[in-house]
Amino acid sequence: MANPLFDALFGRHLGRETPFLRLPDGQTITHAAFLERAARFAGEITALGLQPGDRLAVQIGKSPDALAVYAACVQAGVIFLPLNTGYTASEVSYFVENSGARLFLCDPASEAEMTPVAEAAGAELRSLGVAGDGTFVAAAAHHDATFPTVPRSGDDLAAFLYTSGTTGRSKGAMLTQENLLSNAQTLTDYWRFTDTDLLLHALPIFHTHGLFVATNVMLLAGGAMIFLPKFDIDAMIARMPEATAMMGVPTFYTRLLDDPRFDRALTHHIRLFVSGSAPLLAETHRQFEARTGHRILERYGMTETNMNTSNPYDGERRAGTVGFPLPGVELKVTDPKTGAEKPKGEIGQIEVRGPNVFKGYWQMPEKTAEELREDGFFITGDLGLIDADGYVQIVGRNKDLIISGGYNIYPKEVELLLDDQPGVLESAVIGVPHPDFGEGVVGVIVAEPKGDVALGDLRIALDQGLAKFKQPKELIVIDALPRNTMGKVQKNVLRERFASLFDKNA
Ligand code: MLC
Ligand code: AMP
Repeated sequence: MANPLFDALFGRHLGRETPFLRLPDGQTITHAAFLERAARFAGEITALGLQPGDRLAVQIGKSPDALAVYAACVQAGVIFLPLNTGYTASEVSYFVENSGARLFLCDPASEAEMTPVAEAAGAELRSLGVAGDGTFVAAAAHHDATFPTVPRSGDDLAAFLYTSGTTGRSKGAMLTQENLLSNAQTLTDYWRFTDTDLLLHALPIFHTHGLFVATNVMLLAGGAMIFLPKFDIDAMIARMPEATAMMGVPTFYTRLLDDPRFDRALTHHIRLFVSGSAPLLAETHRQFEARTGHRILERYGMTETNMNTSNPYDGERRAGTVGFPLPGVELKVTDPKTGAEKPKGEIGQIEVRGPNVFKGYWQMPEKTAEELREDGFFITGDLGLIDADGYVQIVGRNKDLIISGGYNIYPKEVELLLDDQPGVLESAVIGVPHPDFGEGVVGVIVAEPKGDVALGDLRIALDQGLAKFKQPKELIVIDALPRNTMGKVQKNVLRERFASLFDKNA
């Protein structure tokens, strides 16, 4: 019996002494060694009583072991649920509880803090550290270096990835084996990845970009990755000459361009730079080409759909566009009110259909029905057009969402927390241009009548409740929020008013 995702990504590398992960300390982990580790982890997951279809949530630092937990889940038929390492305990508790995770792996340093979180959710808690430490790892050492792969079908769920929602409540996107595998196959072909590739990997592995786009593609191609714990400019510059490819969010590219050491010679060996998760400014695209001679290949995707479009490998990589629908993916631009398809060149909402599109939100049938049509088209919430040559352009969003350094922030979640604080009458959270993160989060606050807002106390509340990346970089108190005649807050007015807040030259 087969397990399509395991067989394609991992199974064919069993016993292969080929390099898979090159680490900062110079150590190389082979496919064989990685998969032995994963097999022991699968043994421990099973020994802890997890059955196929159960959820395993992780909030652990980026390391080979963290990736091996993903492989172990696929091999054991368990649904993998990775969480941003920046989330606070209160954010994590929602995910662990909502997903009904049976096992939750955290960093050894946060075990005490996470014990009540796991208990409240009825999940087992174990730890896994970036240095090969932790209770889970110690117990796994007693298991075999081989594991009988659990049979699965393409329709079985492989992962839950939570994405925030406009109401402030996160939704668990259910991704099947087929969703992940079909997209990895398409991207590997489209971007010509082979076993001679060495990918510079500095993205986090708890999101689609670093986990599925980067890692699944490299596993399928049989290549290796320079596996950095995070984006660090010195490490990027040091390792760039070895690599053949890099994937990053736009902030990676602007940070590289800000460094005078980054030049043509350094990128001489690279054959492909890919950008996504947030809009790449056409200006960045041009500067990058002028500096290095490379044209960045921009693609477009999301948690619910994996990758939808890509600029071509051979043809023109057009700045300011996200290229063409990928093979097997249908994309149309529709009228948000009627759902009718718009002609070429006209702006509307982007809808996509294909084997990449998820199965719905976990235990949220109404939310699923709002966004996933019966005919299989998923309403992305992005606004765009298809130009005369067939290139897709994203021009905005039909959802109140901020993307900062490639991370999504739903203003509602931040506003709910701010509105709850003493002295705050109401708030509006907006994104304005930021030189490093693309968009920077700003909290605009109105105090209670005759009241006073203690910004220091707001900061404490934000720190306790929300991951750092969601917290406003600036908090501004104003007299009243601008509203239209219907009483709706005019965020566009606020965005204009504070447009130059982060502009150092303004
Ligand atoms: C860190 N901070 C951020 C931030 N990242 N704030 C806003 N937005 C972010 N993205 C906070 C830090 O906690 C710190 O707070 C301060 O900002 C400065 O931190 P830094 O050291 O400069 O940040 P760094 O750790 O270098 O991280 C920046 C980054 C990282 C861009 C390298 O955010 C990153 O790796 N982003 C990639 C996100 C990603 O993978 N997205 C893919 C989603 S999948 P303080 O106060 O402590 O100083 C998806 C689908 C698709 O979207 O299409 O791919
Ligand atoms: P996420 O929910 O984290 O998967 O984020 C998905 C969102 O990121 C999409 O709906 C888009 O708004 C945005 N996005 C991804 N890639 C691009 C891109 N190349 N250009 C513009 N926006 C993008």
